[in-house]
Amino acid sequence: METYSDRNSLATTLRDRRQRLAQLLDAPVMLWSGQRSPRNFPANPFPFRASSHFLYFAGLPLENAAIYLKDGKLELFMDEAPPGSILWHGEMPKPEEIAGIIGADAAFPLSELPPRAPGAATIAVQDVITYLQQAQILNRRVAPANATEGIDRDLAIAIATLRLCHDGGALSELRQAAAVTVEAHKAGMRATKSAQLEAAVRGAMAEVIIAHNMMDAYGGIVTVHGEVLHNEQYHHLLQPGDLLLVDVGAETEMGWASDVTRTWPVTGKFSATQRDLYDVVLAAHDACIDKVRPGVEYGDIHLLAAATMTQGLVDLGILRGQVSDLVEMDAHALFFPHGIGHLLGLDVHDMEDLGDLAGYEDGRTRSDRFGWCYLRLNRPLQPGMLVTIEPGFYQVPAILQDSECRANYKDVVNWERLAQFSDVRGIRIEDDVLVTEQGSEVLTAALPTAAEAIAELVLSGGNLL
Ligand SMILES: [Mn+2]
Repeated sequence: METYSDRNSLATTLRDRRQRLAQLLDAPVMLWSGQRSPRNFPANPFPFRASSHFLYFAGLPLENAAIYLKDGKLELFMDEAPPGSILWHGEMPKPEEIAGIIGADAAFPLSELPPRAPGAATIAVQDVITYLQQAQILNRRVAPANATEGIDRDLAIAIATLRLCHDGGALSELRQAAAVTVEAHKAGMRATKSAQLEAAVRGAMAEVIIAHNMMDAYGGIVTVHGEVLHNEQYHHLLQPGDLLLVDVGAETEMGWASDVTRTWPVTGKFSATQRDLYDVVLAAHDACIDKVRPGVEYGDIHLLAAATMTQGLVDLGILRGQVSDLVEMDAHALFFPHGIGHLLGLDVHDMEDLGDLAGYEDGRTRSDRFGWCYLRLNRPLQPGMLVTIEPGFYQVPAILQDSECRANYKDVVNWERLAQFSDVRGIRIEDDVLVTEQGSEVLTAALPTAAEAIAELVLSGGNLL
């Protein structure tokens, strides 16, 4: 159970967080961890993942537990394991012991929650059974997390304020997740030459993550069809000439995530056209990371990615015209339809359960413009924020074969020239970038981005292909 390297540091970190919460919010707070969902019968559940808001204040991934926060104090509510459970699950730590580890003032059984409920704010959890319990115990309507109202909304705003900028305890975990993710990607590169299927590369990466007692922070992408943005199939053959797009990140036992993408040729050798487009995406990646520092608008970094990619595509003869005009008409979005990145923390899209409350500065709303509607973060950067920078180039048939799209952009795309790049379905390069007081620190910098360095790692693997 005790996973934090230093018991005192966990209790201290958690105490600081709840004291800062108490400064932002007068109301008492009740947060639930959630519980496992059965696959087909209760004794065979899906893996448990505690609610991130619970984890932020309780530290440990406790199942079916709740916490009550008031004036900087913490009470833990969970039941002791039933007597019969020792046969199947071994001896579990007593709630009082867990309370000691997380610095709680007291531990109580769940049956003692209802008397604390009047006036408490909460955030809805994702699992339905616990969500129903929340409303029942609080004896009121609890809106879904992305539509909080009343004191729940005040709580969501306070939590977003805290979770937006990471403290030392969080950063220690986030650095561990980043380091293991880097090793997993290197293992994936080395495994590629002897792999027949995407799944074999995925397996080599999972081996590293599991061996460090971590799990995937999200459903990983390991695909030769990078044009499907969230591809979750792993059965395709790796064939000479394919690029493999790999978006995989580890999450620590305490729930802190990493999110990294690399794209490499399955043979280790880029074709000339693949290399040209790879370097366009890399130029955007490097320019955007250079720009990360406090005070910079994340939206301006997205705009810089659009302009850099557009310049590269003009230089290659794929787009025609002035870069500023092309970006103004969203021509970049034909090939780069998503945002430049997002917040990263306890969730891979951190706090996306709260809708845009965390990602968008107060008073800002999402644009519906092509190329901007998937921008998940629109705030000035502050020290302690961890963001991804992930430009990409894709040839998505649903966009490029769409007759309206082709008509709108017929004068600015050289379709014959584009056809010469048909061996590129998707390229993305993604790193995790911490905003520091002076500028930025790339937590995943140990994983190379340069085409030569990536090729070298792939070529250092097996040689069956
Ligand atoms: Mn990402």
